[in-house]
Amino acid sequence: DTKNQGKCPAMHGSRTEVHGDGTGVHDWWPNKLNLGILHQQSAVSNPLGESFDYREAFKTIDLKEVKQDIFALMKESKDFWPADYGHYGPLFIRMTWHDAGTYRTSDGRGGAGSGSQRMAPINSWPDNGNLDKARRLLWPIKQKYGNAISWADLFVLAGNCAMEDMGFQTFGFGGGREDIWEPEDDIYWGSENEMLADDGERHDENREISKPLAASHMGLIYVNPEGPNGEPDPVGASHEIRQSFARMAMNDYETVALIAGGHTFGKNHGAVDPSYQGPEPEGAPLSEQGLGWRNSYGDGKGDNTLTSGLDGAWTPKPTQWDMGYFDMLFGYEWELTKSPAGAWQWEPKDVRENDLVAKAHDASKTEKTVMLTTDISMKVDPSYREISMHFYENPEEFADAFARAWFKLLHRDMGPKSRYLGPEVPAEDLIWQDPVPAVDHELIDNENIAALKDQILASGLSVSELVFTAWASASTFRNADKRGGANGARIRLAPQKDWEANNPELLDKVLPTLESVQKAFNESQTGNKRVSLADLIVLGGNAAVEHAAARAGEPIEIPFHPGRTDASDEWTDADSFAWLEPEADGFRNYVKMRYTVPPEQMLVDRAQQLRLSAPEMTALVGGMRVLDTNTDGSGTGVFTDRPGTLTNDFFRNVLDMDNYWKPTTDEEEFLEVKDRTSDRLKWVGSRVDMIFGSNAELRAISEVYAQTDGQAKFVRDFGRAWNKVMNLDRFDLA
Ligand code: HEB
Repeated sequence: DTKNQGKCPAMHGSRTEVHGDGTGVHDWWPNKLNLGILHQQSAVSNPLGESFDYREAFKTIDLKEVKQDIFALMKESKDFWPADYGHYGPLFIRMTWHDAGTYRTSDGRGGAGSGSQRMAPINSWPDNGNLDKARRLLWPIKQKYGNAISWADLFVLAGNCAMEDMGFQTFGFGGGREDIWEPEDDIYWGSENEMLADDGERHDENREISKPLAASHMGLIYVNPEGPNGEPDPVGASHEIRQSFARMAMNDYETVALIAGGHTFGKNHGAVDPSYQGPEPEGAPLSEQGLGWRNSYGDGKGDNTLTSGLDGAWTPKPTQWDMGYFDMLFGYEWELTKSPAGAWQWEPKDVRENDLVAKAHDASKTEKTVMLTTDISMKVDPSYREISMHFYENPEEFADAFARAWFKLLHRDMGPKSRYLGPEVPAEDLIWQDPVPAVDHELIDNENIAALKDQILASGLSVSELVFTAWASASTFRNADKRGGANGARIRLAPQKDWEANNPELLDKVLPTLESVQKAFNESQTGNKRVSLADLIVLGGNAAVEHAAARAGEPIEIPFHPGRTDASDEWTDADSFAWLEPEADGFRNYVKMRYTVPPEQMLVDRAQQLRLSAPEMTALVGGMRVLDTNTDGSGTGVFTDRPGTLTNDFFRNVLDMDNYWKPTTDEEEFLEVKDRTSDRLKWVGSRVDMIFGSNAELRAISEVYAQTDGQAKFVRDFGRAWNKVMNLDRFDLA
């Protein structure tokens, strides 16, 4: 019956496919600013609802019991995906590692913190082949414990359990990762439109990867196991490994520990020709039910498994923690060979009988172990070799180094240790956690707060200086890995105090003045009451905003929560803080240099890291401008005759049709704002300023603030957004 087939039914009036169902705004104008990244993961997409509190839910589980269940499950082979050697441990470790290994230092995005391996594109990256099976195997555990354990935590916990069950002592586990419910649209994974493509703009002529990327190819977590561009060149591979792992926050010592430790377990899967492999999960037919990579050779599993195309185990005992990796690596010469699927790999020369490994699904047969080109790098690169030899001779240090690096890998994007939950959080503080001292004093009360605000405002510092400094301190926060923020007052330490964006000269004036207010207060106390500089910086900003609001005739009070403490140089990893340096900060009309990405896009990127909505971002930019807080002190975008007063002047003047706008350069870096009748130059606006008049969505929001009924709302919204930014790192308040 063909009568009912064919044409699109009338009810199909919405664009329910990402592409293909008609032409959307982003197809017509691909360069349009994507404000959508500010509104992802909203309550609307989350089935648990806004009142759900994962931290509370997690506290209700007995972690020991969950782990016992995982230990048992790992050794119950399931017919839909039989376990190699009867143990899913190695598969789970690879799942965990690939989950965490997407983390990158430059913008803090990626990592195991959100359960993003369930979502596209990561669930379908070629490098994550057959990890869909690993996640599916864990479903009974997830189903049993429900909302009390997130997928994100379960993915991490499973890797730890796997190692422990195979005889390795891990360094610990912290829970607290909340799941996402839609793909993370904010993350830039590269511009290639083909997986594993070789190789558009990603590498420069020295094979340096363009920032913020960390992986050598689209669809990989890190580097090609066969070597650079598939050439079996272990020396060239070392360069790629070093680069990718450094961007994952790992040095050579940690890198060797991770690779050698990881490849102590499990095997490669490349038993059959890649032509038998079906589409990845996102591209697979309905009947696959969310799985992908169906392999049509034989039963497509067990001994016929095809994952990476490389094949074989690294050690004779792949489900046991031991020194097998280095025993093999240093115990033999390695010869280049090819896997059954045709990939370059290495095999030991003249291997002894007892260094063979049992076949994964037939213990009565044995085969040779293997090394990947990237494993041979651990022996041929001079630095890696020295560390490898050292580990080979010092097994206990190797185990400790691996445990610590693995712990860091899995927790690097969780932010301060106060966010870790559960009985297995290690007591030791680690420098990469950016620790701040515990509060060891009585906190200031409301009376002190009021008095301190008066003292700060009487200190001679201007509204603009106070707001600038508080913003500089708090706005280093990045939601992606929960680093930065005002706590610790690291703005007075290297490298932050020297960042161009922070106007070091201005800080040299503001910080000593605040310190003298702090000193006078603390010395006046008879008891143990103290105020930290970190608190005082924020308090100064709040006082200035309140003052500016009152001046505008709209008094507000910004709630203040003392409890920040001051960190020391000793507990500050300056190198790793360097990654937090703003290359642009549209809120302070700052760009370090001209980039190919226009400043308004960098503003949205910053706003996303600060967890701001488009209205919050808009209110903050408009307010910061009239408070005169540009990094360079310029009047760009300061569209007001009353700087330092919290008016809606910025919006009224951006939208004022008595003006016309003239670019100063072809790229429209700045616009001159001129009077239509007199031609008088009134202001100069940056791209970041003028986008609020040009972009339809931002203009719509700006109108709300520019209306006659907009002033009061603007001041309130600014105050709320300001307060949000000041407290982004106060996980203790939540
Ligand atoms: Fe790995 C597996 C590569 C690092 C852990 N590795 C694997 C494979 C490959 C690789 C190709 C195979 C897959 C299949 O299945 O077929 N890796 C690699 C590279 C690197 C690495 C290239 C860099 C250099 N790993 C690593 C680390 C870790 C690992 C770091 C941890 C820690 N792996 C692993 C495991 C496994 C693997 C456990 C096994 C899995 C199974 O058994 O399933």
